[in-house]
Amino acid sequence: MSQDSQHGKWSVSSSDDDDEDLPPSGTPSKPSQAPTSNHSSRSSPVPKVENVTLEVTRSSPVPKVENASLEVKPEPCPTPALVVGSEARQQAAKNQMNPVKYESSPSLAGKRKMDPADGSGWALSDSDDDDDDNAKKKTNPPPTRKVPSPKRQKVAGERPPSPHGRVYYIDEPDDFFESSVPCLDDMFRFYLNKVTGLDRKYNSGALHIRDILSPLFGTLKESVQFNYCFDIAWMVQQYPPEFRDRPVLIVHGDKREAKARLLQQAHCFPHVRFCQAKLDIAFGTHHTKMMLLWYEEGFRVIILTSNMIRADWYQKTQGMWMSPLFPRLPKGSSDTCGESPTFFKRDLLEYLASYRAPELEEWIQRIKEHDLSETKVYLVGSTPGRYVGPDMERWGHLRLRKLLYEHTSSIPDEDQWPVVGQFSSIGSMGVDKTKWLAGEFQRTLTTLGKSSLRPNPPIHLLYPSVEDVRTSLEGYPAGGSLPYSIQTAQKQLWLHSYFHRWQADATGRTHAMPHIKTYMRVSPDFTELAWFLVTSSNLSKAAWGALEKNNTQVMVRSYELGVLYVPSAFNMKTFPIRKNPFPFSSSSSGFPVPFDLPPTCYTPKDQPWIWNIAYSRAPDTHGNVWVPT
Ligand code: GM7
Repeated sequence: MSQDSQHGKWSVSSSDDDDEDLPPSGTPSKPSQAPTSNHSSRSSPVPKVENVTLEVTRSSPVPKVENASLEVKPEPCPTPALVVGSEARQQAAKNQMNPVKYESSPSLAGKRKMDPADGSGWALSDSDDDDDDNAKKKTNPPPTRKVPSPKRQKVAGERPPSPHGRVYYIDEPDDFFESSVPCLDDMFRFYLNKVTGLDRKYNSGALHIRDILSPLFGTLKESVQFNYCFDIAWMVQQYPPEFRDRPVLIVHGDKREAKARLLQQAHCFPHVRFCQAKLDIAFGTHHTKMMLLWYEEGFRVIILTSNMIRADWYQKTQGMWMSPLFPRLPKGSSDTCGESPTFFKRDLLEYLASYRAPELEEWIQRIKEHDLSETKVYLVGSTPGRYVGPDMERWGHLRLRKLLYEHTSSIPDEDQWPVVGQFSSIGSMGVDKTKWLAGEFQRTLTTLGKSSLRPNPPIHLLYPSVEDVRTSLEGYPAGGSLPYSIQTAQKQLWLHSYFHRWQADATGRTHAMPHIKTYMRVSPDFTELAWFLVTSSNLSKAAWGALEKNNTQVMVRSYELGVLYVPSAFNMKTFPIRKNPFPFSSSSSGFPVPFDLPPTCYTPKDQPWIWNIAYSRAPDTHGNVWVPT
């Protein structure tokens, strides 16, 4: 998501013409300005808004590195770190009273790098370093396709605040945050985020970022935040005051101007340090969302789907796995101690080692000193590269395939057990289903134990329809985080026949649009699961990897991270699906699938949400329409 827009730093990738792997819509562009809390708290998530760097990109499709630092203006620091919150709030209030400035940063979609309005044309993604693909693009810049920057227009009179109004966010009620250890599911440790504005019962058992960072979970010494999009000032405010100046390492994928803006955001926060993940393959992104929390009492890992921006924790559906508190091993224990039956420790260390980043070394050492043996999930990561031989199964969907092969078992009637995939962005997957989806990816998702049967079960893909977005809590602005572009969509109409609604019952929690991504195998009557995965991976080859060279190599562009639940790790045959997940009660058991089952197929009237076309026939929940300009 972006700073450029309130809802995301999306840009249309330039890659879809010469590289069908890339989701034109899916390539993130970078924040155009160091966000300040005023921006973010007012309109949104993101850092964002009008700015200096827009001027640079306007005249040059390929951002010039040397200009970057000149374009980033320092902002005054609030003095002590502890007053950041209130300073930020004052700033926010000032900003809210400045409609001119607000107007200049169009709503939702705001300044995406590729907007004609900001003239930048193509954010060659953040990954446009010096690999072959990029060299090609530099000499022959992609067409500056005019993709509109969606703008909402008021069609009704007084309406509730929205990202286009002066005050977008409504404050969370006093009882929104946990004041005592919340009632949590410590069997699966899978949680949703709290959604502002929903009936209380739908937030029971859910966690806000402030809950996660609260002293209830541990006495924080240091932390690492892996993510894609950051509003640093907002992030700092989410830490409790007593931990707010403890060292934080940000692991990100930003380059050039975007990196300069990110670093600029932290100039007031000397306790915030950065680690840039290498992204050597074109159009790769650092999507991984993970917190490493080092406490007086031990260590904890959170693997999640939310960006570090307010909008992602407001009215979207997000998911996370929170590890148990990992105790410190006795001094002098061997590095291989504290392993779990799922080899989580080995796999987490391998994932971290893949960054080859000196900044992560002390964390790698620290993790080695802890006991992760209670972990019941498997780690499924992606890290950019071209892999051959045994390395092919280390990352992406071939890693998932290996885990499903080894740790699940076939089920009677398994060809009646649907695969359900659910995501918030979609890449380009070719002219027909055989190119990737029904070929290699389906083979992974339908793997169940070592049986060599090749079942052909139903595949249900859940992605919000236009109506889902229109009637959602956020309304059309939610579509700013669902960056499926018309350019990609029109090349793969075949895909849409797999699509099912996000809002099945149009009540309750599915009013919060998904930024969560989940994949699962479910029984024909939708009461049991054969496995469940929550991940940062959207439906894209960049995230999951794609076979090349006659299937002897897999190429992965992005960093992604998720956790896989298999029944065998819980001494079960299948997971029962929890019938009434809300309100959460520890007495009702089963896996809390975060949407209604069975999924409902799109009718001929339903269209998948496409973010860069107009929806002006019907107003959203805030009385607005969506008009890309
Ligand atoms: C997403 C999609 C995208 C860029 C970034 C993200 C992110 C996503 N093209 O990290 O949120 O939907 O997850």
